[in-house]
Amino acid sequence: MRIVPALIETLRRTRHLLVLTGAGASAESGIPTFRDALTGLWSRFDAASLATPDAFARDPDLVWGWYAWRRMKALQAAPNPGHRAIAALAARVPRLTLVTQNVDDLHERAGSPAVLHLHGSLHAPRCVRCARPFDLAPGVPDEPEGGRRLAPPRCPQCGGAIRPGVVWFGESLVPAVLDAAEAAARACDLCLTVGTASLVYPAAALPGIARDAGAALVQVNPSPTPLDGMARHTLRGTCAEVLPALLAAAWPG
Ligand code: BV8
Ligand code: ZN
Repeated sequence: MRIVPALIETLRRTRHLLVLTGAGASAESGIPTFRDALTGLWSRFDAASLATPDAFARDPDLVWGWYAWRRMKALQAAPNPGHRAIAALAARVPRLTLVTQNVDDLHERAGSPAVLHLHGSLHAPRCVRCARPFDLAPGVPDEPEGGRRLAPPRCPQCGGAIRPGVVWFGESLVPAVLDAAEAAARACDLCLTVGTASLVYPAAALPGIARDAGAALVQVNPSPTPLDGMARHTLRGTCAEVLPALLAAAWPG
């Protein structure tokens, strides 16, 4: 995968870099993407059907068990060189806005101070009824490798069920977070998408908003995406390989 001089120049001249990441950014940390088939108890489901209010209403123990297992995996995982390169980029450009679709905290653990989580977090459960945040037990949940059904805790205030602090399909994003992401897309001069299939909206609309506002669009993905026709540069490689190389090419030594 060659990094052309024009891309290096564009990166060096960037005033405001918008980085949008998806599941591919955490793949090399051992976190399955939404494309990867689910394993264990969930092998007969697809992720998009479990990540819905209906699934939680129908079978809360199955869905809560899935999110406890994913939280265990996220806490057992470590940021990869791609996460760290994004954190390092923040020191190289005047302004960097990091927007992620991921619900893990690997960007933060790699040193990225401010991360806009469009789809929420595995670490911020709340009450379904009174919306109060719920404090999970500290430490890594001890879930069986193949997963298990697990009854969601009850809210100490109102007795309501506790749900994961993520945005499920069919649910609206937090307006302030989406507004901030869209504002960054309109204001940036370089939009770098990393490890996203760019199929889930409104997140998938951000690169187009940036491009229409005059920004250069660059994508990192080993496979084709709907952005192929729009991107000025497409880097066909993995997050942990390409991003450190990009950083080193633009700012050697
Ligand atoms: C909403 C949290 C108002 C939960 C998630 C417009 C058109 C069509 C449909 C819609 C539309 N507007 C709204 C919809 C409906 C829906 C939607 O977009 N559906 C899609 C499937 C068509 N959107 C919603 O429901 C949103 N809400 O719009 O509310 C509303 C409501 C109803 C109706 C209208 C409006 C809410 C969406 C958020 C859902 N929650 N996550 C959880 O995580 O459990 S989405 C979840 O899936 C992720 O957060 C992420 O966004 C998405 C997965 O996509 P990617 O991150 O791109 O990952 P994926 O696995 O798909 O691909 C990985 C990529 O990485 C691949 O390209 C691969 O090649 C690459 N890769 C792999 N390895 C590597 C790599 N790249 C680099 N390095 C590697 N090593
Ligand atoms: Zn409550």
